[in-house]
Amino acid sequence: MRKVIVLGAIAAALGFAGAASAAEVEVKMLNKGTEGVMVFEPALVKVNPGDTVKFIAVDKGHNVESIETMLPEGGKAFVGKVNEELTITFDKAGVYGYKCKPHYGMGMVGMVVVGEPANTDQAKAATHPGKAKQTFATLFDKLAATQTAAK
Ligand SMILES: [Cu+2]
Repeated sequence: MRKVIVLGAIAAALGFAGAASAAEVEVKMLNKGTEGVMVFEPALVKVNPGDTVKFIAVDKGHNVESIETMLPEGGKAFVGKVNEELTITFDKAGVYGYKCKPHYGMGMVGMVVVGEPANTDQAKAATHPGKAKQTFATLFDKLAATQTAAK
């Protein structure tokens, strides 16, 4: 069991989930991560439809909730409570942007990319307060890099 979790963490760190069977990827809510303060780590995860992402409240004072303007058509919105873990299974392909409500302006945002996203341009066009704008720009660059690498 422990091994599975460790492997999942490595896959998440690389930004990919396991290929064939449904995978579970962990994203941590942190006061301080490798990318700075108030972060989701990893902030960009790529999964397949049917995979699960578990948002873990490692540090206190954070939550996770989807950003309305960054959901694919038919994709379900989600809202977690502060200090609580949230587990979401993503069935619909697309880009899902999310934020920590208390630290949105500080750039505490992240993105789950499920399968082949059709709403990337629309999600990119969403507007954000403060540092979130820059965080998303960085994440979209990272996403483009992984898509180029995969081809
Ligand atoms: Cu936060």
